[in-house]
Amino acid sequence: MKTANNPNILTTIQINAIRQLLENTKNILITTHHNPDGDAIGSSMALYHTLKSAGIESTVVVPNTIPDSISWIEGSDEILIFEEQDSSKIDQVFAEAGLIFCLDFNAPRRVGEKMQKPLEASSAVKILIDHHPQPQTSAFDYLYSETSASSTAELVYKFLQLLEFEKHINKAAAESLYTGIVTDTGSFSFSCNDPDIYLITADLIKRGVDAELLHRRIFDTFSEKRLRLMGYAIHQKLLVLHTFHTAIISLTKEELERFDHKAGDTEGIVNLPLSISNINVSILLTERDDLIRLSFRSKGDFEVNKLAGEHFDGGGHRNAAGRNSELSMQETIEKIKTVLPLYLNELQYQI
Ligand SMILES: [Mn+2]
Repeated sequence: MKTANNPNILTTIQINAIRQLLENTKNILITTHHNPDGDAIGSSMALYHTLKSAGIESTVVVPNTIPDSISWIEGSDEILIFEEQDSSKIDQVFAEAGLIFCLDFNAPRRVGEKMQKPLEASSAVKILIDHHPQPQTSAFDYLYSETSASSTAELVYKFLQLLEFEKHINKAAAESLYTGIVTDTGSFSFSCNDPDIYLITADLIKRGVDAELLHRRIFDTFSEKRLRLMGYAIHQKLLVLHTFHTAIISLTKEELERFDHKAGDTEGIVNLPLSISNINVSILLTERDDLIRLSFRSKGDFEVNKLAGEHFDGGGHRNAAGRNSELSMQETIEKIKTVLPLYLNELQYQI
């Protein structure tokens, strides 16, 4: 089904086949990665709302909790949250599906251990729309994968154009697409050099998006404790390694509990050290129940997914990656310090 020359772009023949599938398939599922973020939920709900306004029903299933900052998206209260459902019901949903859209992830394991099984076991036709590098091509029947895209939301918009479904992009779908783009580009501050992103955003505003209001809804939602945790992380826990143009912040479980930490609260902390001049890489370590979670960020050309992949069995994007470490907090910090010299040349580029 994939073309030999350009396996990750949909051909006209494939688009026509997908149009047929949309018309003739009962039980269409839309799903996304574990710990879904603004792009994961935004692109899923955009596809859901657009299909719905074209008269095509679908169900959105996500592996686990939706962050509060995006729970205002219309229809998000109808999303099936896998980990909150009875597993037999979810198994049935996957078993009965005829078509599954896989959005914002590149391999079945990204949906998390529990949901991976029913997803892989399903005999449904699987369509991938994603911007992460190196998709596991064998797991999907159709792939629309563009690593250069800002967000999966951008690709969903382009996919809807290919299907000639733009006329069905209503306000709820436009708000969902805007959410994906604005979160995955850090409010148009990275992965944002392509004019298409602004043309698409302009079109979404024409379709009724109130960009100022949505930006406040998405980003100005901190609790007081969350802001204080950020202050504490910077004031007390920031380690700056000037030689390696790298900053490290580590937060133990006890510290997170002191600030009533909730899922998603540390999001954004990892980006803060990048605002220091000459700091090109930022790494956040947070202690979970039985492991250390690592978040990597970089600015410019430094490929943080390479650093994560070569030493921590991880992946992600050029400027953002995440992994787990089985070592202790201190051992993980020591390991980072040991591997940074290997990248000294790449780390010290001038902006
Ligand atoms: Mn994304």
